[in-house]
Amino acid sequence: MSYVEEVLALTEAKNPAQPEFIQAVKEVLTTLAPVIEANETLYRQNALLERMVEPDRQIIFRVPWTDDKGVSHVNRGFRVQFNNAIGPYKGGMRFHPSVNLSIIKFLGFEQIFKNSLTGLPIGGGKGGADFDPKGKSDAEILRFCQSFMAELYRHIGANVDVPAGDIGVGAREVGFMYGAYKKLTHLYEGVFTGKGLEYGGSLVRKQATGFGLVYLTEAMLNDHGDSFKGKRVAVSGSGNVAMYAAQKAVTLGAKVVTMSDSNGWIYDPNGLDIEYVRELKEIKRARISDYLIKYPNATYTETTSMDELRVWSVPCDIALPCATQNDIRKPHAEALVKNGCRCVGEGANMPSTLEAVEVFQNTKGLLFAPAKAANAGGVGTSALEMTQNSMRLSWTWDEVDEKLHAMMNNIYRNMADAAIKYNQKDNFVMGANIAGFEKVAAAMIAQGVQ
Ligand code: NDP
Ligand code: 2IT
Repeated sequence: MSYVEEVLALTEAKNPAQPEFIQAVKEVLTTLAPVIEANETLYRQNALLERMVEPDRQIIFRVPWTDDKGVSHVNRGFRVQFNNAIGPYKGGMRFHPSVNLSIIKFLGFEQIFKNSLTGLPIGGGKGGADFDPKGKSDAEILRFCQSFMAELYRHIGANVDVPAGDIGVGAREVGFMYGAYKKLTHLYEGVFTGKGLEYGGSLVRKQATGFGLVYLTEAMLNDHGDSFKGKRVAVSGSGNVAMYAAQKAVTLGAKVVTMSDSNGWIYDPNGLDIEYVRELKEIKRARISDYLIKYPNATYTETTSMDELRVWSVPCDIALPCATQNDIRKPHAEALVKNGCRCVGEGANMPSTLEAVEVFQNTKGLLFAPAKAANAGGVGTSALEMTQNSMRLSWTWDEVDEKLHAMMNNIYRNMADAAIKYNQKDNFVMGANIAGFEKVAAAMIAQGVQ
């Protein structure tokens, strides 16, 4: 058995009920095979892979809170501090009823390599709760966040572990959690990113994941003599990442023809009004079905199962999955290819199953940018927020946007070059994994076995 096979078997045996985590480990380790084979003795001696797949620590805690009617509830809170070889643990918080240890571990594991790709000094971590913020009042969200922080505050810090947003956690939730941390610790420090602009947040952070996704995808297209201009783009989701990816794609001359939420999807082959989607989803917290109030000629289709083809059933040139994991499965990938899609940029984390990625990679001429690289602009800009907090100053919009743009161009170049180095030109899955892994591996070895 190869070293990779051994560690995969070990990971499966030790984590039997964690399918998402196993999926993420499989994707990374199998594509790293050439690097691992070239350094096998050193890596084995250091138990490097065994250490990489085992988080530094996993914190699981009870989060009790009381709703507006006076009824009490209990949720489960998580923070997985995966790896701090190259910087303090860094990664978002997800509040969604589907959250469990497997999901937080897959996200934390991915985050190690993504954060390394940004070129900035941030380690990997992730957290969240199986709490559903949908339909809750601001007062309920506040009580939940305060209860969550009553435990979490002791495990984090500006130089220890710096959380941010993810699904279900935006500026409101970050604000409430930051306020609770400040009160409990008596510290004013950059312990969260994605903060409001009035208290240490960075310009462009809100837009950064979506903008960064389009910057990287555009760099990949440009490198192959193409661009977003005149393209039909299918987007899944209508949250933070989806919204600003759609906005930037339109700025670059594309037409976004479809978007979605967990209830259904909208379609207009002439292009959607993204500003109206933003008004509905970001400002009014409404459902995407309300798009038809202003645009009755668009179509809305309800979703009853993720098995349905949904936004992946329409003709498009570029697909940007920006909702959640395993959104694109084999039949969805096949439908996209059949309908003319020739470029995929992953905005969400692990939005394509391993089988779907295989379909994309076996389609000649299809460009596929994996999540770790494509959505790294969010956490990359979080690291820029940390820098501004440390310096106690704020950069302008243009300064941050230029740094983000340069970061995404660099990530593209690094993953493309890593793929070329191992004779796998345009295999960006392999390129991104190798480029992200090498720095973390070297740092772990240099710091000794621990
Ligand atoms: P939001 O909560 O702002 O938006 C999530 C969107 O995806 C919503 O439209 C939501 O629909 C939809 N969605 C979520 N879960 C499901 C589900 N189980 N089934 C169907 N639709 C679903 O989150 P973000 O935009 O921040 O995150 C989207 C993705 O991007 C996630 O994979 C996240 O991990 C990733 N990501 C986020 C970054 C960030 O900076 N925020 C950075 C890098 C990656 P509904 O409203 O109905 O729930
Ligand atoms: O998945 C991600 O990279 C995020 N949710 C953003 C993490 C961060 O710390 O900004």
